[in-house]
Amino acid sequence: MKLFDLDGKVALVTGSTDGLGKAMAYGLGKANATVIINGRSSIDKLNQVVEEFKNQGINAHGFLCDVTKEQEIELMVKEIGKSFGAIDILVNNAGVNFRARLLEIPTELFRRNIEINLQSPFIVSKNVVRGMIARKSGKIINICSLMSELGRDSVGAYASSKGGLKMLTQNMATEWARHNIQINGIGPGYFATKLTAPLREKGNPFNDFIINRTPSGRWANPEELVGAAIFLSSKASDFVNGHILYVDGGILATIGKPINE
Ligand code: GCO
Repeated sequence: MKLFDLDGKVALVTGSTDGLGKAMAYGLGKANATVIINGRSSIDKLNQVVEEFKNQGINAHGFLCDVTKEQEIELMVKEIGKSFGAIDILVNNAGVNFRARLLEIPTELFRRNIEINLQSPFIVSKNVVRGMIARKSGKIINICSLMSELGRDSVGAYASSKGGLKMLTQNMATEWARHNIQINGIGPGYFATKLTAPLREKGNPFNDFIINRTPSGRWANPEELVGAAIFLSSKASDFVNGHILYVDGGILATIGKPINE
């Protein structure tokens, strides 16, 4: 159906050499978008993902850029525009989670969490949205988290950044929706990725806790985020704005159940 087709669109997904970013970039590519893969450190890894995607018939390109560095971002956005066309879809996905309780986390790590998860979506969007405003069309998706809504021991810095990102999303919609730009968020629940690998290690009671706490009764696979990403990137969501779409197997719908039930 044309409503969900991304043919002719250029999509930049930050932090997309791995995990949820890679899965979403792949999905957007399969929906016919030209996808720009972004990583910050390894050119080899970046090229590997681009090759992998190309072999699957996706029009993919790679761009190495640290999305916390404003000058690098300016350059990347310009170069993408010149080489592949203006960015129609921006997915602010790059993120980190330094887990430590609030009394133990060094201030520098708290700051890095905010810088990467919250400040960088602001800077990247600012650079991309000017073109979108001029063309009166565009989609921005900020990857939030369940932690945009809920707290948890040891993720206070991360939760602060993701709560902030939810409000940044709402404010972007407030200021930019009038230019026919849709800015929304996706709030993933517990997905089996590298970021959550320590939580799923054998013997970590957190694994059982999450399965018990999730109405769907399991962890999610990264591919299960693709539908939400395509929806919010496509014509199908042209009047959806400032919304956070939680893809969480129902966690936010419930307080959970006793472990022995
Ligand atoms: C954690 C996890 C979470 C998830 C996810 C939940 O330590 O609780 O890392 O932060 O990654 O963001 O939505």
